[in-house]
Amino acid sequence: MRTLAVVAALLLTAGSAQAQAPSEPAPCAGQVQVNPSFEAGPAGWTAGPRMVVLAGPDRPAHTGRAYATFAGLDVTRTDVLRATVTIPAGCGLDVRFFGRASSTETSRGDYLNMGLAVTGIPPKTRYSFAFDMAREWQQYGAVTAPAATERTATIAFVASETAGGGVTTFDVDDVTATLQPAAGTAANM
Ligand SMILES: [Ca+2]
Repeated sequence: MRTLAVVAALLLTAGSAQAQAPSEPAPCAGQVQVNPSFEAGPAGWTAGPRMVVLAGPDRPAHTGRAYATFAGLDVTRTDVLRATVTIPAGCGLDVRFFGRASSTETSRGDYLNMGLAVTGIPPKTRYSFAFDMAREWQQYGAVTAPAATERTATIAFVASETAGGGVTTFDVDDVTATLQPAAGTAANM
């Protein structure tokens, strides 16, 4: 008797769960990176110490007051800034960011690599900036196409500098990650 009641309850639960879960596709829209402009400090990011800084009058942020900065200390070291977002099944991802640099180097030495690692795709460096990066804020982007399954995407900025031979400072602000529908489905939304 007791067993029957449990089975009945399970059946009811299963039935209602099915009723509540229509296979509605994810909207594949919206910006999903937390704190994209660094106005909340390093929240939403894995960042080394003192990487998120407040702008001075001579070096404004792209928007707001804060941005992330890399290298620029003329010592041999590495800076890493990273964030991971979830890409729902059926969605693509459009990552955009603004970057700039200032430099006393005259050839490639210090560098800032921007990479996008997506489940099922070999990690790839999308940009490798050096002393000749634009001095004023400029926008860059990296896209990954939709896939049938849910994935994670890791956005990574890795800077490496060496002591001597000049110094380069790289700045990044407004790193957005926007879900995108598969091509051809936008008209149905
Ligand atoms: Ca900002």
